[in-house]
Amino acid sequence: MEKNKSNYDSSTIQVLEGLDAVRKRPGMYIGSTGEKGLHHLVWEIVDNAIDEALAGYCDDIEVIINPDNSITVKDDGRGIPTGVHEKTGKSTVETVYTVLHAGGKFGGGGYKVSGGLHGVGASVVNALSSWLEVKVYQNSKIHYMRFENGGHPVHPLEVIDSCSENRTGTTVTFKPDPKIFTETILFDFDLLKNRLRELAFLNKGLRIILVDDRDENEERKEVFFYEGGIKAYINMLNKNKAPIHQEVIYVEGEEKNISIEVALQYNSGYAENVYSFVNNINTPNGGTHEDGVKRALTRIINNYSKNAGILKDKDEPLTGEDVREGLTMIISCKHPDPQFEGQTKTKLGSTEVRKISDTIFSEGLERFLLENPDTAKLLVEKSMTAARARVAAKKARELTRRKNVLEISSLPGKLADCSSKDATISEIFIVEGDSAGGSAKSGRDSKTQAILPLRGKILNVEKARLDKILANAEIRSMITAFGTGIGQEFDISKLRYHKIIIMTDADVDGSHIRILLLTFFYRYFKPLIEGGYIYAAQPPLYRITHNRISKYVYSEEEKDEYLKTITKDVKISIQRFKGLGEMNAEELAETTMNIENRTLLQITLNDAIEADAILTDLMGEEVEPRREFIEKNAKFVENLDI
Ligand code: 1YM
Repeated sequence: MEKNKSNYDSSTIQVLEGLDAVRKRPGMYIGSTGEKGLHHLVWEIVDNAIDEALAGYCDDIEVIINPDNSITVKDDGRGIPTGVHEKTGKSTVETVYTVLHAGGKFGGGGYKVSGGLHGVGASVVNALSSWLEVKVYQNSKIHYMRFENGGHPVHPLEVIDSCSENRTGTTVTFKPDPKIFTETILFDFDLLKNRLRELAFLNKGLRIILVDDRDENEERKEVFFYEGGIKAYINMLNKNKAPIHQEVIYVEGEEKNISIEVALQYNSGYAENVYSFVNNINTPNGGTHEDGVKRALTRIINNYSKNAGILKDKDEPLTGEDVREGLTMIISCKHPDPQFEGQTKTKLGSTEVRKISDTIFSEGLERFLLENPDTAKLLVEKSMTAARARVAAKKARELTRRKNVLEISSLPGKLADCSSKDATISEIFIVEGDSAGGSAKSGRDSKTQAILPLRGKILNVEKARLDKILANAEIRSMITAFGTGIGQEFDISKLRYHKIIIMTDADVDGSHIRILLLTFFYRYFKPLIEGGYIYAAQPPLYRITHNRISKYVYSEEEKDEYLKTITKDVKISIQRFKGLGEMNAEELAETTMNIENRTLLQITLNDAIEADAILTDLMGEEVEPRREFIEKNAKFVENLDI
């Protein structure tokens, strides 16, 4: 007895040291202590519930944001085991919540989100919480345990009540520690909503509910349940596009415990939107599951075209790009022990998956094409047209490239380049209109600031193919000025400016041009957005002058705030700048361009899926989604230049 007790003590000390390490360096476990890290806590707990669903024991998951900003996650699975854990001598519940990585290590078999890429374990959540409570419903009993102050048990696992026999599951409530999350401890409903919806899409038949109880006057609630799973996901992604066939093509299969699910639909656009997942985790860099499916798609469409006599022997085969034009596709792989690779570990490396996904998908697609000859014909024709356009685009691209050989003299005539050749300090302002371009040219610092004026609206690249895009003079100017080339020739090391700044009027036209430019960058220069090279300038809305003092304000709110601070009896003049052209060179430089005074918005695209959906909305007729997009995706960056 005595001996056991001392063992218990030493292991308790070890455990608390482990949790302490998490509190000392939270970033190492959850990435950051900002908003993203805060939400990571929720995913850590939700992942355990998802694993229980993947194991086939849980159908319902509920996430509640409580009025005190704590989070409750409930599931109706088997409940975390309540017995004594062999290795630790404590209850399994306590072990899972106090021993680092215990969840992944001790849970046996099956597909697991939690053990995978981001899984750091529930104990990390406990370590970073002011308090955490676990309730396990099992064998008609409610077991309860509570921790405080970063994982210290204050109530041992005990039965506190009885419940009905068929009630089983786990409920966890935790409150993030404000001493750790100093930036924010407020949960973002939309952020939780988007990922929970995605999880519901990826796990057909699983019901996920999100409730926000913070506003006592109005409960917000979302229920996500998709019988069709990723098929329904495709319907959502293509909602604002024009599908060229009604039915979403869906293939699923399993081999050697590896399951593959693919859903796809072609639309009348030109962009390729392929999203892949492994154990519910997005793999933006693809990997073997994506390779196998893509390879099969190209092969099967080529075979079908040949057999149907559409593709002749003399014709070149269709390429992968040809068969993926206008394609929206989701690939979901579930793997008991996935291996990830690449710098960010977001690429599936498990080699056996390539062949398995190829076989499963090619059999399913082949059957679909044979059973649906009308749809098959549409798909093949779409690919054939894409192939013809590819040849035309290649010619057009060669034209821009040949010009590049001449270097400086091939730069667009409208470009007022900067004198510095150091890309890290060079900036290019893409300016709407010649008159604003003129002001910008006179007001700039010609050493580091280049000006490229655009005439009128640029082409909507959502609605055009690469050959047509490359024929557009404004777009050609930008490509040549950036220096990177486009498409297969893209080379970021040749980028001539590390800040590409969109400078448009603060009106509807201006924001439309900004969106068109962002769309163009998103589709053809995604690495520039990902690398943080794209910015939007922030010209002022008003100049307020009183007592011969002028103040520039950048929003209606700022104007109102400022007006409150000045005595009203003095004469105040308020000038509204409708466009950049209304400012003289000096004003434009001082308010919008000068590194010392200006504010830039850095354009970020965190989530390609969401961005694609938004961009699709944007290209519709509605103005409101466009405005929302700018507000959401342009992150406020103050004093960027230090
Ligand atoms: C609200 C969070 O954690 N649910 C949950 C967790 C577990 C189980 C069931 C479970 C798993 C297994 C067997 C197994 C976990 N168990 C463990 C460990 N919801 C939530 N639901 N029985 C129950 O994997 O074999 C870790 S998580 F380690 F104890 F098995």
